[in-house]
Amino acid sequence: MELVIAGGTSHHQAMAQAFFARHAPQVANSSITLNVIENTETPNEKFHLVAKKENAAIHADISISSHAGFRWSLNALLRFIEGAETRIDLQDSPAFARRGVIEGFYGIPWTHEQRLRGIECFADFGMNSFMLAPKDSPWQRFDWRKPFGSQFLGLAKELVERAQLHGLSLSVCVSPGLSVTYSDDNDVAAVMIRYKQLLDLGVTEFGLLFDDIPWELQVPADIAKYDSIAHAQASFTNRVLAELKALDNEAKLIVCPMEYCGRGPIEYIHQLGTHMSPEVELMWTGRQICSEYLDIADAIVFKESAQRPPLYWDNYPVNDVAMTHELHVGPIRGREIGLENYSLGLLANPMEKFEASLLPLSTIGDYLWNSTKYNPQESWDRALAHMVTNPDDHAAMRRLLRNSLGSCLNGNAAPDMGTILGSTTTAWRNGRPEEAAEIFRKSGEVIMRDHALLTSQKFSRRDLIQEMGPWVDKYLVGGQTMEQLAMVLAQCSWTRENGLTGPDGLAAEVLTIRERFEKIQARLFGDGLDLLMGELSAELRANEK
Ligand code: GDL
Repeated sequence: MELVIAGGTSHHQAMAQAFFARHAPQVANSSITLNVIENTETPNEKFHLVAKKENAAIHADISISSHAGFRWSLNALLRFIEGAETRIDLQDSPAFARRGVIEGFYGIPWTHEQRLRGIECFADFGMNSFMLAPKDSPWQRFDWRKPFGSQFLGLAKELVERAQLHGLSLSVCVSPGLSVTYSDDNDVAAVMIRYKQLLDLGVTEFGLLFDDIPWELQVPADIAKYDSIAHAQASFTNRVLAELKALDNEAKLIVCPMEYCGRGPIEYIHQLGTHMSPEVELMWTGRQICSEYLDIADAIVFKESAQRPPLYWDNYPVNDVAMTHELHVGPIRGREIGLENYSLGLLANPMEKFEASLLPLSTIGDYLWNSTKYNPQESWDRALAHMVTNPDDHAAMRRLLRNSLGSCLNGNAAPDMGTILGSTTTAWRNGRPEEAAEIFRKSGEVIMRDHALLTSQKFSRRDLIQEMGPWVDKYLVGGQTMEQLAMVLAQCSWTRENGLTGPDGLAAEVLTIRERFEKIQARLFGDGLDLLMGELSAELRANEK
């Protein structure tokens, strides 16, 4: 690959070099000439890309006013290089102002390497923000009064630099709520020591989180001073903001309130909104902690209470706490078209499973870039095609993942399994148990074959398979279960008078198969297979002589 860049700053050049080095396989045989035109009239993240392709030679004129705009133009340029068109003239800009990820889950935090890679991937998804708030890192909620140590700052510096190279803003949050004294200026100073450390690294946006803490004032000094916890938190935030602004007038402060979800107007949010500086961005997870949908009507209600539009903390694809047996790999759904006009943006809380999270996060990037054009299925398929490129591996992985689209916002967690189960029950209820057996046998066979490929040494994304260990194991057990059910059904006969009947003990055998299936707690295949085994056994038992 040859890359020649004319115009722009040395930072633009570094951004383009890093981008194409990262995508070397896609541009291996190309010779790319970029002409960067800085145009202050272009709105912040917007770009104008005019490019043509002549065999392997690509020439692109890119007009932008910001580094972020330049980075997004490279995403569009790569899509053009990979596509069939020979010319493009595209002016584009993102829908949502803030788009990104908040690493805010309970569990093992992402590693430094994952975060570095995450920054690059998030930029490929068109996202501009990455906030670090790992719940179970001691520095996040427990040690917040201590300044960051030199080792932490060394790593944070690398993250900030990587983020700058990809047009993202990186922030590290402070969560003082478990032990803070809101009225104490020493606690404001403790937060500020950390913010100053981050500011010195080039951080410009700061997070102050009050989620998952006691809902009453704890300390006598606070109880004496404030009439409500909302008042205390607003006062604390305003003092932090004033000090932050004194250091850097452009700095931004993002706050997660203590009560961060709900339906309709909430007194606490109203009080917080009234007392807290209007400059502060307030996070909100929607109606629930994990909201099935986020819509304009609710955003309007929030704005009336909080006196500012919500910045969504979207708890998808996170799978912590009570959700650890679920794997959330389906596309984002249920976020309304046009929500960008009623919110400050959206930050997605991912799974501890980093690689697997990238699939739903890619679809979230697409939604946030252009909510009107967003098509969940197409976006998901495009993301998976980039994630697993070998055709056989891709097909097997796709079949596995389509059994775990998971969570309330992807109503049907296992659509293909649903179709299989529909056909088998129709067959046996209509007097054709042997046909039902054959469907199960064949479907089980496909799963077993897939499982062998997915777990073989030659599989191209062994890292993904390793992360999804329990679900991959469950996949195998699912395949075996279907083969066993095929054998059960093959022993059955059906008559209009007696319904489905089989040899004695067959009903109990189905329950044993079911027990073995349920032993692995990882959830896969939705509820259907489990329900079917319950029904099959009940039907056989009812008809036993
Ligand atoms: C929460 C926590 C979050 C956690 C998520 C899902 C917020 C603001 N806080 O309540 O850390 O990962 O639920 O369990 O969402």
